[in-house]
Amino acid sequence: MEMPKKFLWGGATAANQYEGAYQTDGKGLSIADVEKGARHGVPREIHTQVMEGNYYPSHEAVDFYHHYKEDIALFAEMGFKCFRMSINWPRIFPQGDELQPNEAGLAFYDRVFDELHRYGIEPVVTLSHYETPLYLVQHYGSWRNRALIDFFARYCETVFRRYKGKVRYWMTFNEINETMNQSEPYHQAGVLFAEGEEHNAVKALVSHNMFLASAKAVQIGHAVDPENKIGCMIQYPTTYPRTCAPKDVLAQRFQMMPNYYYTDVMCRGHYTSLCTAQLRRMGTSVEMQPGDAELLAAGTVDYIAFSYYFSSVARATEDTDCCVERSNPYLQRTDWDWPIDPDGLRIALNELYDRYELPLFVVENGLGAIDTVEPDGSIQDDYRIRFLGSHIDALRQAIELDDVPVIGYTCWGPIDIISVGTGEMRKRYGFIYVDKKDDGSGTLARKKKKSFAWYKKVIASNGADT
Ligand code: BGP
Repeated sequence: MEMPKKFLWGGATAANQYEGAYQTDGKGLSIADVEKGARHGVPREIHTQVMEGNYYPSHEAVDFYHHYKEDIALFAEMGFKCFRMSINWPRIFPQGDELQPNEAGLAFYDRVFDELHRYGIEPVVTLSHYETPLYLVQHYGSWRNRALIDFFARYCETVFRRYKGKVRYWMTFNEINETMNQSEPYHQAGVLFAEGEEHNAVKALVSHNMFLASAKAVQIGHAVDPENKIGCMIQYPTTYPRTCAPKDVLAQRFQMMPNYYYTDVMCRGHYTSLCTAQLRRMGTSVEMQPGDAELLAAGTVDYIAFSYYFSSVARATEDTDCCVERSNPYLQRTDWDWPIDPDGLRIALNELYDRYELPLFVVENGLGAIDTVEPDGSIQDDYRIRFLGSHIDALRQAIELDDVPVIGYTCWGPIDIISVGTGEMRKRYGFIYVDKKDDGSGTLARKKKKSFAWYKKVIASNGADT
């Protein structure tokens, strides 16, 4: 298979890490706006409200809200064909449970989408990327409560109608599978466990409610505009068995189950045998209500979007059938100790396509690194060029040699934004440097790194010249 002529090259961001303007034009608070971030090893703190005198990374982020024209012009200069961003849910419904949307919030995204289209850049929109309205968490218990299904559906219907003809590619929940993989799914589901709560039961419950919400969104999106393509989005952790010992191979399968749990339901429209086995492993179950099965079956996604950063290794130990580790003697690591594994991306693409036969979209991939501004003002990020170049080569091999259909590739953070894992600015992914430090100081000035011209060349050659 040849590289598609209309392959969607671009970059990916999320409102909570990029926009800032956290209270501008009527925006309500999201879960990100009360999170302090875990800079430099200080543990993350989450508050129930904004506390005077504290620094919250999302409040200003790098202020896309007021820099969108400048940033989009730079993306256009690199030749972007698409741009992935999220709509900040509480910009549209500040509390989340209102009947009427906030017009000023809607108007902001009109301006952004119009600006993108001026350059022929296709917007790719995540409906929920760690931006659940805080009010819904505090007053409804977040996704534990089925009421959120209809609130989310109303929000989705509002933006599908408003941006009809401007946005065609959507995805529902960012990295939804992290709901099960994280010890506490705050970002994904707005959940901090209460004392005495059965963690696995809550994870299964909130996932079920998010599945129903996603299915509703797909149905509504297709009804509003049959041209809409609506995907799910997971983090894909390619995992190798540590050895060829059969128990290690089984451990690898067990390790992957919580991930396929999500794609199985959203792509196949029901809880498969893998899902029921996973629930059994977790010692819990899902309570189906009348109509749930029909909704899941009717709301399957059009494509699978995924993030890929690194691979892992699974092994069986004496006391557990499955234990995962990042250390792999064949791979080098990033400054944040993430194994660098381009072949793992090719494997991810093959595994997902083999399993679901749905088009794939690589919507996140990249290298978080500490960049140095040289005395002459330049940023020589050859390490980033090497990282991305090798991953793009692997992507091309999956398309050209393995016949996997891929819609596009958007690397994470084409401009430096806040890191979600650490709340830091110093963990940078961009082709564009932003003058901002971890204490919040800086002019927010944008500057091209060496990789800027490189990515431009990659796009111009449709991925051939890495
Ligand atoms: C993914 C998230 C992104 C992004 C990325 C990089 O899990 O979808 O929002 O931040 O990871 O992670 P980090 O920012 O921790 O380096």
